[in-house]
Amino acid sequence: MTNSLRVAMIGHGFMGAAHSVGWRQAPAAFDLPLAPAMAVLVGRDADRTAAAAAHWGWSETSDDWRAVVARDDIDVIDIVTPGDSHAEIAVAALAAGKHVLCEKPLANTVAEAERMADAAASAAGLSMVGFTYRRVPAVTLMRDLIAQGRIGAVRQVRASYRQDWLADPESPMTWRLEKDRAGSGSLGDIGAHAIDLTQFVTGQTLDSVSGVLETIVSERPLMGEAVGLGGRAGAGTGTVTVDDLALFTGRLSSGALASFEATRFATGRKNALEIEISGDRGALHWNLEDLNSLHHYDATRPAGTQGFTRILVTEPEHPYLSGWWPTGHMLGYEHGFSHQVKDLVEAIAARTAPAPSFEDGLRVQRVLDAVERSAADGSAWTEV
Ligand code: SOE
Repeated sequence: MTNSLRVAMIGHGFMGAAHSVGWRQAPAAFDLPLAPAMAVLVGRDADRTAAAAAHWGWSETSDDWRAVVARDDIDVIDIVTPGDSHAEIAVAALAAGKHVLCEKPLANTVAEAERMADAAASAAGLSMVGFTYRRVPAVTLMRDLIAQGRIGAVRQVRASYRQDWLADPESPMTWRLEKDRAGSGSLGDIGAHAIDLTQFVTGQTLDSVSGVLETIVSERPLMGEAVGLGGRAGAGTGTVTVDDLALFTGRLSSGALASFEATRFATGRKNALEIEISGDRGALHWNLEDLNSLHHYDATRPAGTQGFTRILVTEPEHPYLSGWWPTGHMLGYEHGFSHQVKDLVEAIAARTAPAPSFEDGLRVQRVLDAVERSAADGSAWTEV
């Protein structure tokens, strides 16, 4: 490796852990043109930040992201904080000439996302938004097969992201349930993945939507003093100010219709991001809960021999597999974060624009906003 790429990560919750694994694992799995150095971890609570830095292998800690962004010995700012701080940190980091990786969704509002995309467009540093599921090999393969015409013209898309971590009404308040912190609930947190995935694998954009948003449990217990990851301290209950469930329909730029579900109340579904693309010559289906498998239906096969084929996406010729194990030795959730680091580091070394860009993130933000406007207007069809 030629020279180091010094990284400072701002935040250290669940995504901080996942990004840390990516920064540690990618250089071991792939021959990167630059050597990421996990230089500084930034967090508000000194003790918890120090513990996270020691656990994940960050060299220094700080409680002042502005001071870290201003340092000359930092090249990349990795933002894994709640959405209400993405814009301020990203715009400052880009102005300071840093490369920026920002977690999804890009921001809490379209206005914030526009500011970030504008800053990125004129910045010296490169930028990427963290829709990591694009980087699951089976998803990249799905995109490639559709682009090759293997299922013909896309006629319909079904995308859903179903979790159940809020199905228990006693699950406590967290920042993800507060609009001023998170921007929206299921819609922006996990619906954003379904939107980005649909646009990525089809190569189309969602141009109009009709949706409904529902808050199923409106009051939740505060966590007392035992404030866990993102929990809220205090006695009594807090008010949920975001959606628990989002159902919406979208029309793609080809005119095809797509249906979406984003819910944290799908009892028994733990992390089921699913997408099925129906074409006039076949279909493709993928589920995050079985992430190494891609199911392909080839409608051009002779009658009587048709059926969904399970492609085990672990062959050396499959996307990203060059860095891992022999065929059949499965990848997991965390590998997408290593693939994200690989692609970002290679883009920085080659001075090419990483994808998904902040413009791609803004595109998703516009869809989220249109769903919210539609839901507020009796589910009227709404332009993105
Ligand atoms: C919580 O819903 C969450 O951690 C999301 O924030 C992530 O984006 C998703 O990948 C897993 O679930």
